[in-house]
Amino acid sequence: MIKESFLKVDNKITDALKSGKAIVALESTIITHGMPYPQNLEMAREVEQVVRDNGAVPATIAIMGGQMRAGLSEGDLERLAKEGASAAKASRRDMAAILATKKMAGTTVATTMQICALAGIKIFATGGIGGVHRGASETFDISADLNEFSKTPVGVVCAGAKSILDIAKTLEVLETNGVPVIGYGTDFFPAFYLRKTGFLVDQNFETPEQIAKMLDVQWQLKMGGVLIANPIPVENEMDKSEIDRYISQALSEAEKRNITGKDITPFLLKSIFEMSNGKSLKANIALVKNNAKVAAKIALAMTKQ
Ligand code: PSU
Ligand code: MN
Repeated sequence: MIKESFLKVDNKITDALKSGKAIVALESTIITHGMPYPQNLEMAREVEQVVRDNGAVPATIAIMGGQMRAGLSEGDLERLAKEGASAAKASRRDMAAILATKKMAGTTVATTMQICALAGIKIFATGGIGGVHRGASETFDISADLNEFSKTPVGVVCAGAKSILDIAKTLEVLETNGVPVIGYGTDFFPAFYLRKTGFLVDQNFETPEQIAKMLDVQWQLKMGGVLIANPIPVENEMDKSEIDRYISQALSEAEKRNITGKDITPFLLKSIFEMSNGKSLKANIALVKNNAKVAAKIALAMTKQ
């Protein structure tokens, strides 16, 4: 049994859980390592507001002061955003050490799922998940996010995965891990800045109610996480040849500088933002908000079944 002192659930979230309100969790590596300050803080606040506007209670997840936190105050959100990449990036294996040393950390998809499960939150929204990196046959670089889905019963709404990753291998690993990949109104797995890749999702569900029903069955069966892929809005989609150019430049720069391990994803994101003069950052913020909206609708539908 976990000692209560390692987990601090905000009062608003505890009340929402007790009264059966819809709750949407939000990850925080996107705040600390995914975007620069102050856009990260602005994005974090706006995304919380999108969740509220769509009838749910937002719970931003992070690790602060030796505690896993579900639901942050305005002041904590600001501290986290200002700390940025000086905060740790907590994936599953980092959790115990970060709690023991009371470091501040942004949580990845994997650790956000873990904390959601401990707090009793079923749905969370993010930008993109980690996956199998290109060149993984040599580097073995496969995000711990993919393994987390196999065991932790949380629905993750994302815009697919960026093509900084090997999408085909990412989908194969998800299949091996028994992870359902659901499309929200799409037959194709989306590629973050682009509405579709050439790869199919397992199921295309047109409504939040259908997804809520599927999640209910998944968890009655005591199965793990579900990936819900929600394409970027049409008006925010980027040009494929433009984004492909930035990605391949960022990848070759990373190779030149020998950047590996947990630093690779933040490095690639930052390079792409810089090369696109902030255009990709704008698209990134738009898709996170869109995911928060869909997550709130699913969370709401779950309270009504
Ligand atoms: N992909 C993105 N933006 C992000 C991340 C991934 O497009 O911000 C973050 C998420 O928090 C994800 C983590 O869980 O990076 C994966 O890191 P790694 O590949 O080191 O496991
Ligand atoms: Mn990795």
